[in-house]
Amino acid sequence: MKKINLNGSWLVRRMGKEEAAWLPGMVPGCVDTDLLAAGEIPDPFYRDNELQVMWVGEADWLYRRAFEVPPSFLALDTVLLRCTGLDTLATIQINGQEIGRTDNMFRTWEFDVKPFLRPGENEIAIAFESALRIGQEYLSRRYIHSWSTDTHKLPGGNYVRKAAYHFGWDWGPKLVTCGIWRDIELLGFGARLEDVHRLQDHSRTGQVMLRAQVRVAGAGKQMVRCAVTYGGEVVAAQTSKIEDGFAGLDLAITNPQLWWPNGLGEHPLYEVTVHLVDEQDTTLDTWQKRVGLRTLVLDRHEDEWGESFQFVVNGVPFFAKGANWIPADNFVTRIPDRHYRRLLEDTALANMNMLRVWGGGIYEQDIFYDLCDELGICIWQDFMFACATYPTFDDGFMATVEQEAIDNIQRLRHHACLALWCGNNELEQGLVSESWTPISMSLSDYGRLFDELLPELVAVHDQQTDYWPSSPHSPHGNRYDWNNPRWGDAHVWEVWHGKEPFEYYRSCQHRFCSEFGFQSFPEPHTVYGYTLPEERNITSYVMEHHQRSGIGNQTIIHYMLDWFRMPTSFENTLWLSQIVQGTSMRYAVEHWRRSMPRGMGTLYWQLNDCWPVASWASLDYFGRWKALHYMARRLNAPVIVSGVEDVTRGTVAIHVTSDRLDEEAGEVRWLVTTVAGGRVADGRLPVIIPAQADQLVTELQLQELINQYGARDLLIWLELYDAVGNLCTQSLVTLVRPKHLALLDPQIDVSFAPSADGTATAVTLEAQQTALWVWLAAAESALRLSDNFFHLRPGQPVTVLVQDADDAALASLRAQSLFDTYR
Ligand code: BMA
Repeated sequence: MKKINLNGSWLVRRMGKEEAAWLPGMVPGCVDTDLLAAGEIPDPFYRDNELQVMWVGEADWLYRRAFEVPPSFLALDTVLLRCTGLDTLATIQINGQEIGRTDNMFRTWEFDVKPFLRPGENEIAIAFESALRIGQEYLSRRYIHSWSTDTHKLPGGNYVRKAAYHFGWDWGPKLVTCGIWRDIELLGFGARLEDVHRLQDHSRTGQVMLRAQVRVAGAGKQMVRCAVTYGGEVVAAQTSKIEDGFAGLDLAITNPQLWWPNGLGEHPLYEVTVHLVDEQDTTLDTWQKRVGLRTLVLDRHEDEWGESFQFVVNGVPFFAKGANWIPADNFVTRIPDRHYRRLLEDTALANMNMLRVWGGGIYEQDIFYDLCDELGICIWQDFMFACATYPTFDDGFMATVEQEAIDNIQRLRHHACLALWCGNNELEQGLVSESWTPISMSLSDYGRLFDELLPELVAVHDQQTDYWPSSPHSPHGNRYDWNNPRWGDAHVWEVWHGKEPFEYYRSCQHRFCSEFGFQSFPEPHTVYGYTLPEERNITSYVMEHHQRSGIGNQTIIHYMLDWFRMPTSFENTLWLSQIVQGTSMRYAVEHWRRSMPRGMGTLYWQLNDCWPVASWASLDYFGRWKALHYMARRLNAPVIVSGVEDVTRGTVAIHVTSDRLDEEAGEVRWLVTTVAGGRVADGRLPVIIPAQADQLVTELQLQELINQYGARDLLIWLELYDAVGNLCTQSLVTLVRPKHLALLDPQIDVSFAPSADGTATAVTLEAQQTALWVWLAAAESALRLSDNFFHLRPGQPVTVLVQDADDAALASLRAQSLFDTYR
């Protein structure tokens, strides 16, 4: 296999502007980042610059470059142009002759270009038509409905196979970019590996059989050699002849090291290499992938509550803890690998074991899935359909979607992290909307794609991963029956969109919650990056521009004032919004974890952001941890203690919930104090923490204390200790909204020392009075902390570690707490 890489420097120019100069174009890349680099457009994420940049998506763009082809390359039997990502409506010319057109950002395109090439210098040109204009032209011919085009979304996107969020979302800007977004190269060969599919057979104990099914193009007398290595050692190898273009290899791996999700075990990866070799044993083509040995299925069986919805790894059901993933930038080609690594490492640090790659973004880059394999993050993979009807009545549309699905199933199926294929996001929910008319997408048109084509393709091309038609979806009853608590997965939006109080979550009985969420603002350093000083008020024009969920800022304040006092400053409003968000998610996640094994998963909306904005994310656009991310780490810990207060009865039920595979001994302690810190009651109970279950430990009867002290003066501190007396986890319960607690000035003392291993600074905080939701922040920079947003009891210091902080940042470090938000 010979390759000529066409990535790198290209030229780009707006079509119809022949008088304009050619600008440098980066490949992989997109037109917005090229224009930005050339100084032709301002940063679209700053203030409301998006509005000045939207024209880019209305224009057509031409990319071109020259390249050399040696005569020997043209002597090869086959010469293909391979484009692994063109965004989206492209016409490709080589040396002035059209060689092909594309209509789908998610597909890999290959064109036979041998007849068009010449030895020496050649030129390739790729013209991109405006997907926005073309989508709208289609729409004017036949209207198909897409939710929210009257608010945050541009119409027409559902006609074009392009990332839906480019057209705008309720957390993202409307920037309809285009360009060559993945690798582009020429391939020259006589024979090549067309497809390698490996299946795992775990039916025998002590052994995993890896079956490789290899398809070869242009095969003559070649052979296929396959080797599996682990820790640098070859653990299985086989060579096979090719018959009718196919070779099948069975590789037995003894003493298999199984792959487990984060928190349940290790994530060992075996390297599988397939070589296509000729009679002289010269390698003609190579396929290399890392695989994790595991079974991973969605288990649905009848049970006492209806039908289960749980993931099972290596025969063990596990509670899925995680979030929904959206693309980490509007311009995904500029996301460095290290940013993917950081976001996913932070996912694992928050004790998550699953992400849902949501259907309005992209089938993610390879690096994303490689990292999830390494970190034990299971992936619920949507196909890219979200919140719209699609032209499934059109055979051309169905044909391109079919190939899109095959390309992506073949690309992703070997990943250990892949847990589920899901047809779409929320299309079935849209069935209840008036605007879903049969003209838009009839139920049978819907079924053609999501009940027939996609599950068939998953069955044929993956074979080992389950398929689920839609999220949310109820498998029984009718399509209007989404969010049924007896079966299926649910999107619970009664809190936030429905304005129900956080306590609403505790009434939910769902089997698996694949979406629920609450918004907050990013921290001041992030907000300063997109506002001028005079815009730093959450009702300013620019702050509302960076809020896409309608009355989102009002909704944050609505809940904030239910729970907390009116904050005194802009910065306090930002920080406090994060505490509200974390509190909301605490009600949800604790409840669903307590409900196991009835409920077996929580994926909150949403992990990350694609630009700096007020949103449901727990990691902002820069990867900065919001309060929720610190709290999620505690909420998702393998073992948690939580309290359910009943203010009318004056009780607190104490629960211990564990995801561990083994039971263990521990002790629950509780302490009831006044707000000023005086101890009024305490107690302890030994517990056997059950494996993978919730246990109600005891119910505290507090009515007498309430009569004596008043509910507003009581704090209930819960702690869980392990068998050797180490504090594992803790939780605070209040009997009134925190706004009605008479907190005193906590006077937090902050001291520094180098950490024990010298790699960080240890910051110790000690409060004179009870301090709730204490957070550390530096004046000029965002900090990376081992913990933040925790409670301090008087005389009980807490030490956290700060990474990479310079002296100036440390000197400006301030500890604040709830009291400071209204001081
Ligand atoms: C769900 C998601 C997204 C949306 C989020 C917040 O509906 O699927 O479409 O961004 O809620 O509204």
